[in-house]
Amino acid sequence: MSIANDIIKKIRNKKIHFSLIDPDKQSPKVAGSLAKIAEYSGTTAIMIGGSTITSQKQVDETVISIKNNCKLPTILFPSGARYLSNYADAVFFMSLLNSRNLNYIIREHVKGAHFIKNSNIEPISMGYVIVEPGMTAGRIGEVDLIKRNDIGTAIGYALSAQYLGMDFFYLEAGSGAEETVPEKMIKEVKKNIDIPLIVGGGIRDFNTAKNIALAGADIIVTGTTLEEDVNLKKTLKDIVKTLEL
Ligand code: 1GP
Repeated sequence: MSIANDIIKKIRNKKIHFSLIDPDKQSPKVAGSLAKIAEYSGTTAIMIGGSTITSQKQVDETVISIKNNCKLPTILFPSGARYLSNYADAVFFMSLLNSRNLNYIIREHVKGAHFIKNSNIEPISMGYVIVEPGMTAGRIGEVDLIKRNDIGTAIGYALSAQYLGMDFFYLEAGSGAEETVPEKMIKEVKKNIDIPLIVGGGIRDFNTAKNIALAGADIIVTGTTLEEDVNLKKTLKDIVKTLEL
C-alpha cells in the first residue's frame, strides 16, 4: 500500500501525529536519535525539511541517519527542488498556494519532478498555506499570510487545493509560532473540505494538540518540540495519546 493510502486509512479511525525534523537544526546523528524517540512515542511518520537548509548533502545525511534509527516512513517536506533526497520514502509534493513567488507555487516543482520520476520516492500532493504569524517560512516563502480572522480566505484556499486534485491540505502557523492556527479557522476549513487536514506551527503540548485535533485537524505536526523539549519522550507520548482518545 502507498504511504498516502496508509495515512488516509489510519485517519479514518483516529487523529495522528507527524514529527518534523529540520536537517538544519542538528547533526544527522542527533536527528537519528530524535527519530528513534519519536518512533518510541508513537508518532506515525517523520517529515524532513525546513526553510533554511543549504545543501542536498545535509538532507541526504539526515534521512540516512533517520532511516538507520527508525522504521517509520520518511516524508520530505522540501523548500525547493535542490533539497530532495533519494533516500526518503515519500515527498510532500506541495504548492505554497499563498506565496507571491511562482517558484514556491510551481517552478521548483518543474525542476524537481524529473528527480522524483527517476527515484522510488512517492509524491504526495499537498496544498500548503501559511497563516499569521508565519515565522521564517512565511518570510522566506514570500507569503501573503492569511490573517488570523480571515476564515473565508482560508476556506477558499482549502477548497481550491481540493478542486485542483490535491490529496492533503496543510494549514501552517510557522515553526516556533507563539500562536497556533486559530481553532475557529481549523473548524470551518474542516467543515468545508473532504481531503485530510494537516495543522502545524506552535504546538508544543498535549492540551494544545488536543484542541487542534478537536477543532478538526486530522494530522498534527510538531517540530520545535523535538529540538527543544527536555522531556521529549513524555511530551510526544502525551501528544500521541491525547490524539488517540
Ligand atoms: C512547521 O508546522 C511545523 O512546518 C512545525 O511547527 O516547529 O512550531 O512545531 P513547530
